[in-house]
Parts: sequence; structure tokens; C-alpha cells
Amino acid sequence: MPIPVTRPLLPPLAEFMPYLEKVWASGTLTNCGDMHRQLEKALADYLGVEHLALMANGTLALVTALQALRITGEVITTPYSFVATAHSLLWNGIKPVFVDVDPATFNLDPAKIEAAITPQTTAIMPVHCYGNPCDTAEIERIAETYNLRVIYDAAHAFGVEDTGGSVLRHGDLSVLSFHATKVFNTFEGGAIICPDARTYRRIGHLKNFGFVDETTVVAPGINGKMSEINAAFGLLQLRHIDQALARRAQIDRMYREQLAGLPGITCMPPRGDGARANHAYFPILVDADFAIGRDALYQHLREHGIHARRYFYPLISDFPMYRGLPSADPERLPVARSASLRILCLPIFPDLADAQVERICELVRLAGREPQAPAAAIPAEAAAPAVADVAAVAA
Ligand code: T4K
Repeated sequence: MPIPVTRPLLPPLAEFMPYLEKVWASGTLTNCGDMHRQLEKALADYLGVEHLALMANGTLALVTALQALRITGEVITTPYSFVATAHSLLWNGIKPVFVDVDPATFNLDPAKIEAAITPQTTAIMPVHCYGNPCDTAEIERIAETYNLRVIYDAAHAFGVEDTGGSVLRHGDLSVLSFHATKVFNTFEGGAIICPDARTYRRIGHLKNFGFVDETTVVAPGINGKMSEINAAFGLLQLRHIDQALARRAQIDRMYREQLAGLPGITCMPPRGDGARANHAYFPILVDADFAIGRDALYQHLREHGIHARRYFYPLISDFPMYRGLPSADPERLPVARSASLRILCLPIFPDLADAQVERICELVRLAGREPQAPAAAIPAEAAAPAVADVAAVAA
């Protein structure tokens, strides 16, 4: 059986049956019923946040968060993320402006944000990549100085805390993903964390077609509601999440111990602030002094049934609908580009056995002894220059 980069946390099926029986008995399958209400409350308590609006998935949550704050014009964001981050901007007719990332965290580099601000800039959309918090203090300072909104794509950051508490408290809004591949999953799902009841209510309208009552529609809202079954599964997940996070931490430690000192392999450093991490991913960097290139290592592991993933390669700015933007110019994004060519995320999930971690590390060590192979180039189509697709948004 191949070992994937992740596997969902799936509690015993029998434990889910009582939840299903309740949904069946109620006859309410969706439209913000009892399970939905319960999960919103339980998650807000667990995460230590004030208001949390459940959504059908993280992408709709990003799209809706932008709508809720009426963001227009240009938004500064990172090229080093899952493509949904920038897609949420295009879905709102907003022009993404890519800014390079910090070499230590691969999060948006605050030192490069100010140079990208124009009169059209209305917001910043950073990503807490791999669950590592952004430089929230510096981003907040810039946002205040230039009167910009901040929406954090916190898809990877479930349960992550900095020294002041939940990382989700930063910015105007934060967005979580509860996709099957995430630390906490509801099959598909997501949430918007907002600081006040008014914004929470507005999001409630936007995720339900804009309805405020039976006959009043106040916005061109979408159907972004989480179903009762998904919400019920979330309630069950919450009972197991602490154990799952603890197991992830153990696996993280094992990888670090077993890969320590291997020339050409760098495990992305653990957070130094002693606050709570979630170990959502285990990213390593494969450098020139490793015996084979990153793509050769990826292939080598695959041939042995280990499905590591190159999150995030290609960069978002290399995809056809973005690469014509001036800010997508590879020369402006050297750190993100270098990260994207060196990154490899090794499998990490609660059911991964110690023996499997050992085997993965052994395979990496063995690959390190192979003769040098030429590093793989970026596919031509990913590096190609401008296309017309962005013209409408860029105009
Ligand atoms: N912002 C950021 C920063 C994100 O990373 C994401 C999503 C979003 C926004 C959008 O949130 P959502 O709208 O998705 O809620 C996956 C996920 O589909 C995506 O949710 C995630 N980021 C992204 C980083 O990873 P793929 O294309 O790599 O998924 P896939 O299907 O190849 O799955 C990876 C591995 O997981 C598989 O090899 C096997 C395992 N797997 C997957 C699924 C779906 C399972 O074992 N069971 C499953 O049900 O994108």
C-alpha cells in the first residue's frame, strides 16, 4: 500500500452512528441546523476565538471573506500557496499582486509589501504556510499605516497559537479549511473567524444567497453553508483532535532526529517561540549538496510507494491565469521560486506508524548515497511569459 502525504483523521465509524441517528431523526440536513450551531460554538471554544462562521469549504470561505469586507482593486498576496488563495481574488474580480516570501518561513515577506502598495491596494492576503505563523505584528503595522484590510488564509493553521493565543485572532478575518487533507477535517469544510457579531451576521447572509429572512435578499450571496452531516462529523473529530495533534508532534520529532545531519537535506526549522504548532506538514528542502535533485528524490520515493508532495510547486504566479501579471515576473520572486524548486513535503498523519517513518527516512538516506543526477528544470509551460487571461483583471 502506498503511503500518501496525508490521510484523513477518521474516528471509528461506530462512533459516528449516534450523530447520524440524530440528523435522521431531526430531518434537518442543512441550512444551519442544530449540528451546525453546535460545531460553531464548540470550535470557537476549542480555538479560543469569539465568532466563527462555518462554511462549505475553505475556498468559498476565502471568496466570502473578501465579499464580507467589500474588498476591490488590488490585493497583495503570496505566490507560495495552494492555488485557491489567489483564485479567491479572481472570483471577486480583484487583481492579485504577488510579493516574495521570507526565506525562513516561506510566508509573505513584510519587508517587501510596502513597495507593492498602489492607490488601488485595499488589502493583504497572507498565508500561514504549513501552519507557521506569519509576521503578524509587522503586517498589522503596514495595514494600519496604509489603511489596508488583512485577511489571513489560515487553511493550514488549525489550532496554531503564538505567544498571545490563537493565531486566528490576527487581521480583520482569518479563514480555515477543513478539507479531508487538513489537520481537522469535516470531509469538505471551512470557516471564517471574525472579530465581531456584525461581521459574523453579514457572513451568515452571504453564505445563504444573501437572505436575511424569507423574503429579503441583501447581497448576491452564494451557497456556502456546511451541511449537518459535515458539521456532525466535525463534532466527532473534535473529540479526537488533541490525540491526533500529539501524534503529529511525535512524528515530527522522529523525522527531525532521523534526518538530522544528512548533507543537503534541511528540515524546515521548528518554531522558536515555544507556542503551539499543529505539524500539519513536514516540509524538507533538498539542496544542491544532496546526491540527487528534489524531483529525483520525489520520484525515488514514489517508486518505493511513498507519495511525498511538492507543496508548493509550481508557484501560483506560474499558472496561466496569473503569469502575465507584472508581479508574477519570476525575477521579482526569487525566494519563492527557490523554495518551490527545493521543497518536498514528507508524509505526516496520525495513523502513520513509527516503522513507516523509519522506512521513509531510510529511503531518503539511501537516495543521498546515489550518484549526482542533474536537477530537474521547471516545465516550459510553467515558466512561459505573459498571456492575455489576466488582462481583464489587470485592466
Ligand atoms: N488555502 C490554502 C493555503 C490551502 O492549502 C487550501 C487547500 C485552500 C486555501 C482551499 O481550501 P479547500 O477549499 O480545499 O477547503 C490538497 C487539498 O485538496 C487542498 O484542500 C489543500 N489546500 C491542498 C494543499 O492539498 P491536492 O490536490 O494535493 O489533494 P489530493 O487529492 O492529491 O490529496 C493529497 C493526498 O491526500 C492524496 O494523495 C491521498 C490523501 N487523501 C486525499 C483525500 C482528498 C486521502 O487520503 N483522502 C482523501 O479524501 O490538494
